[in-house]
Amino acid sequence: MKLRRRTALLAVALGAGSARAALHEVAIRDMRFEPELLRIRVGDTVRWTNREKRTSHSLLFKGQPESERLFPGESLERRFDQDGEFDYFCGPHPEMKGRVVVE
Ligand SMILES: [Cu+2]
Repeated sequence: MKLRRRTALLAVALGAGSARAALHEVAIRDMRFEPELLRIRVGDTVRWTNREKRTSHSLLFKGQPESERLFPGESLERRFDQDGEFDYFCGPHPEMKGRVVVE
């Protein structure tokens, strides 16, 4: 009986934790966004970090100005407050593509 109650409390605690906004990491490495497809929740933040040795990159979302260049070791964060599918690519290397799906 006691054990069952403790399990229920744990479930409530986990539920509360998953409702909080999360931070998701995307690495920029070997001329790719890793992962290319990211599924997140409304209110979550994504952090892109350039893990290259010498190449700089940028982020360009459709309909928005290009970000500043990210040099190796630098990061950029963006919070997503609306649901939808957000495609982006790298300004100097348009073949580098990624997508954030906000649910
Ligand atoms: Cu690039």
